[in-house]
Amino acid sequence: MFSRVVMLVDLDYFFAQCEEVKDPSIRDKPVVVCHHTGRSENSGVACTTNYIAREYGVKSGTTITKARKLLRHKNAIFLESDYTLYRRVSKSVKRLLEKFADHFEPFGVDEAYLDVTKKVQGSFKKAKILGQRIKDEVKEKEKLSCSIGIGPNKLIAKIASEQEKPNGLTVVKPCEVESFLFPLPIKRLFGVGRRTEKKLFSLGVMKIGHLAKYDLEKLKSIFGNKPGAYLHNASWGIDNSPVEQVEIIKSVGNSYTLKTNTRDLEVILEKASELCEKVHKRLLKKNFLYRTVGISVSTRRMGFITRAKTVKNASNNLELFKKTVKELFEKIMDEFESEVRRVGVRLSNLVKEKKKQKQLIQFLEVLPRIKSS
Ligand code: TTP
Ligand code: MG
Repeated sequence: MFSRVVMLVDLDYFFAQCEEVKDPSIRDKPVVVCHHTGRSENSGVACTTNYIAREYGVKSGTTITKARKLLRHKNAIFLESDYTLYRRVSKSVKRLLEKFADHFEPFGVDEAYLDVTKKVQGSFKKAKILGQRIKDEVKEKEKLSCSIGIGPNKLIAKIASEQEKPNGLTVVKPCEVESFLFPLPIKRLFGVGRRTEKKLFSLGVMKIGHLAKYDLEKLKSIFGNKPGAYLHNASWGIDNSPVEQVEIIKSVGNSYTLKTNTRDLEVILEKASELCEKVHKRLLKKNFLYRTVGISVSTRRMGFITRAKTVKNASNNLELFKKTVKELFEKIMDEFESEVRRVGVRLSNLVKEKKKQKQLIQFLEVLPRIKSS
């Protein structure tokens, strides 16, 4: 069994870099992308800035008033944010990154975790080559630079991605985790904010290495059991959380306009059955179970009508889906007399199938203990 290989890809100064791509003439000037609150010309904060502006101390969260002061006479460019552009670029880059991953987890607007263990057969050398290829393709597609961290888990990959920003590519092999982490300041650990940092400083803990050597029981008594254990594990570079897509999809569905308007149930059901098969494939691909089956019909006189039925247990069974769709169509056709122009089927109330498996694994894990007691 080889180690997991996880990558974190983070676009550099994302909003500001998008603006530089839009207008390359601003590239060698300080660029501040602003979020105006609207009260006055200068009310609001910087969403982000390019690295030239950062040299003058202007970064995300700096007020526009302060930024203007710090950048006076510096030929700085202040721009209003163009969210439509950033959304489009974010989607396009994520679509590209997803191709390279065994498991993919988008994280925020400009970051994503990629589990590439199988793709690189556990080799960190191959992962570095893959990382460079990803950087080249992102550059080619959207003209953006990004920073990539590669490590044996998400925690290390994230910290590594911040190591050589901008345009970085940092690899931390499992045998290098401790020598990489221990000299870093504790605020580099995910979850260590200003308050935790202050508390740790007061205990004489400045570097991640100090934290690793700090007594676990004492950490638990100061921060609480879970946070204490997290800090301890994180300082040793331990993180077993999987790279997984947390998708918020509420439903999957499809519809079709019939060749000619009809009330012929057989024709309608034949089309509905085809739609069920397509929708069912998408459900399986996304690893979901459905709880609710829905149908829709469009008619000239009644407009768009929907009906739905919730099944007893979450399922991914195609026959149950088709059977329920048939019942719903039979019922709806009894309710009115107009001809149908368009039919649709939909599955909603979706739950991730994995959850079920996880519960099963947890159950199996406790089973031997129950048996032996
Ligand atoms: P980040 O990745 O945190 O920052 P960044 O991409 O601008 O810079 P870096 O090179 O350090 O990665 O955030 C991504 C985008 O999210 C950023 O370009 C703008 C937006 N953002 C805000 O709107 N407000 C904020 O406070 C932060 C931190 C980011
Ligand atoms: Mg970024």
